[in-house]
Amino acid sequence: MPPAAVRAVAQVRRDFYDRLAPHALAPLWEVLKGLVPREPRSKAVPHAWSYDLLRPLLLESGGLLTAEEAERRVLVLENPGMPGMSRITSSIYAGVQLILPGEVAPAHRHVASALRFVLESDGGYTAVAGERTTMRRGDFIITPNWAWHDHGNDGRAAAIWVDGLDLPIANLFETGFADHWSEKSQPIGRAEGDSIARYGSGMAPLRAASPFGATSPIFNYSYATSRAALTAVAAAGAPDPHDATSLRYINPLDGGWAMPTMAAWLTHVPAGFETSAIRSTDGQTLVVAEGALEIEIGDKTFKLHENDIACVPSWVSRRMRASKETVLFGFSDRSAQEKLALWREQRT
Ligand code: 1HN
Repeated sequence: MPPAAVRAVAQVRRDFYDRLAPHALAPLWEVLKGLVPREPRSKAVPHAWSYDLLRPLLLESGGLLTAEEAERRVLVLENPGMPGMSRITSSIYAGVQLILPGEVAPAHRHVASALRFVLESDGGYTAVAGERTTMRRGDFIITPNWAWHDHGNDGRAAAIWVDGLDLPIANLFETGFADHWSEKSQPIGRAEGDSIARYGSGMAPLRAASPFGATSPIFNYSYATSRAALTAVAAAGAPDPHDATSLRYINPLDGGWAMPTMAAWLTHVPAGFETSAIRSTDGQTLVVAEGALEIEIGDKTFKLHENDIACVPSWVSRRMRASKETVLFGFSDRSAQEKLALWREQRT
């Protein structure tokens, strides 16, 4: 077609689209390729946060407002590809929270579920649904959907942890509700360790129903226990080429992921070990619990040290090399994706 004719056709089409718009109609053929990509193209980008940079800024925020004023005093880990969206990957919110000695982050509950990975604590605690647990470095802590929770610090040093929430998922479905307790702290009705006693040793009460539905009844998976298991399994055999030695946190009542929306795991990488490239549809957040490594995420390479945090967008390839013995805490939306039959991975 001559150029003038091509322009004329394009104009006729645009005029037609303009007539559709007032009737809340739109032509699929103009957007089809974007709606159905050949493979995932995440808006999130690979990124890493250095704890040396982040920690002083978080402590500075501690001088600006109290945990109570803030409700939750958190620096959001905001993916640079999605500024202003309060998310680290497309479907997961993450932040780093600070509670100073004597402070309380007041009791509330919401539909979004939260997980915590503790970076620093000496007397930090969280209370979940009437039970308190002391936070220790490396602990993986769960706040189930709609459970009352407040945090405090009876120690003498700052308590700092990474938060992960399924907020973008809850908000995608427009299912967000929230509620505030009448006092700062919720009443405590069970002794510390009650949940672990009931569910944490390969046993469960004979007639108990799951107290948190699809979420694990254990809400503090202590690092002491998890690390001991990881150490033993790592020592027992060669690391997997892609996963090194990885153990996932499970719901003891059904063996599935500990949370219905978010998956969490620990990975042990021996000193000098290099993993092979792998990619999966779950955008991942990785926190260095111990050690140091170089991680290649897509076309970027980051050097990570203890407490540094990195994110791997959906379907972006990842590969790592540990310069010393390394333990990573990871979490993602894999648990939700698997339930919806969406999750895929590719190992190379
Ligand atoms: C929340 O409840 C916590 O309980 C942390 O510690 C971060 C971010 C958005 C919405 C609720 C917490 C949060 C949050």
